[in-house]
Amino acid sequence: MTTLFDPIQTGDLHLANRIVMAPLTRNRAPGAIPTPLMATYYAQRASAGLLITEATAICHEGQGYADVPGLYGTEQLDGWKQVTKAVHNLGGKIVCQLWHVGRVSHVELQPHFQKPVAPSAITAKTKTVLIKDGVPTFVETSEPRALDAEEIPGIVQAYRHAAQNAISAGFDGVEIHAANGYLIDQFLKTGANQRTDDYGGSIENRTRLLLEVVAAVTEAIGGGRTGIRLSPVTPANDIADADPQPLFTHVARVLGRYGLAYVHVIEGATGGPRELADRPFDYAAFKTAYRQAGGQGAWMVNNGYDLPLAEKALAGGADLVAFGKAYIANPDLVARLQAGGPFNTPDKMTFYGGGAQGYTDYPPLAG
Ligand code: 8OZ
Repeated sequence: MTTLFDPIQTGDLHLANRIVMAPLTRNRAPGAIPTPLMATYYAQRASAGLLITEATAICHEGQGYADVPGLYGTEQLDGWKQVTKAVHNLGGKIVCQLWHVGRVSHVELQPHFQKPVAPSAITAKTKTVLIKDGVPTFVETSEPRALDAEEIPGIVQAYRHAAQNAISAGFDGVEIHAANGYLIDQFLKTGANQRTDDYGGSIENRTRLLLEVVAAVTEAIGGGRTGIRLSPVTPANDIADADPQPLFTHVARVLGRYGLAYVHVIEGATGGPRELADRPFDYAAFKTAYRQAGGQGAWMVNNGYDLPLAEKALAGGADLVAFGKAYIANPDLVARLQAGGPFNTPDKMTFYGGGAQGYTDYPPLAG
């Protein structure tokens, strides 16, 4: 029987085990530039089969939180090169998560204090983080403006360019962030998309941006180096769809064509309950639709996994399991899972922003 500690080849990625470090926003990149401390942090976690970076802005407009990194400027790329080098020196694998926040932003984080962009001019009832005098402060997101259809090719191009930048910076691939109520998810779901053009209305139309992005990124760097993250029913960032099952059946069918390295699925509410009474969803049917459409890469599951639940998922046909909060506090999570624990407890106060404390100072197992 396959265990979490068995290697896997998926697409162009050869992974030493099935344990994945989930993308984790840590807000420690002032000026959107990755730091040497970030290289230390990722290198400490290099024994994971795969590291997925924290969400990384593909362009300035795609930025929604203080001190998150970017992947569009030279200094940002130079910062990331230090990270990928440190991880590769230890035999690890790392992909960069490509992020456009859409409406989940604030004018203070946007070029020239412009309104954030979105499928429709509907404000997300959620908060973002600004850092004022070094102190993280939660603020309501700003009212967005609806993108003109003519602007969308520029956004797709920004994804393509960021994917090429990721490869230049030494990443093993990219993960397209299409989850958690950010731009692509905003287009997918009726709660944020009220467009009447080719990008709104029908399921096919709402899926159009996702497909254009996947087509551009896979054309640029290859499907075997591309993964995608989806969250069919998460309420994160005030997102909702009137009928998610047929939407994601369609998403699965179209994604099946691109030879992706993996599909990464957040089950339930991101960082919260795995089952939502008011948002039922059949993940097995979603996966079956993907396989029936020819999708062959790894199926990665995420949300609240511990060792027994992860083993159950593998036995049920998942290929990779992503661990989030556990990875914040346990740089050597692979060894700890192998030993059956113990596990350090993550400190919520140091999740977002700050320095080494609660970031690179969690101890590995003794011995
Ligand atoms: C926590 C805080 C800020 C951003 C996500 C990128 O939910 C995030 C995020 C998480 O995908």
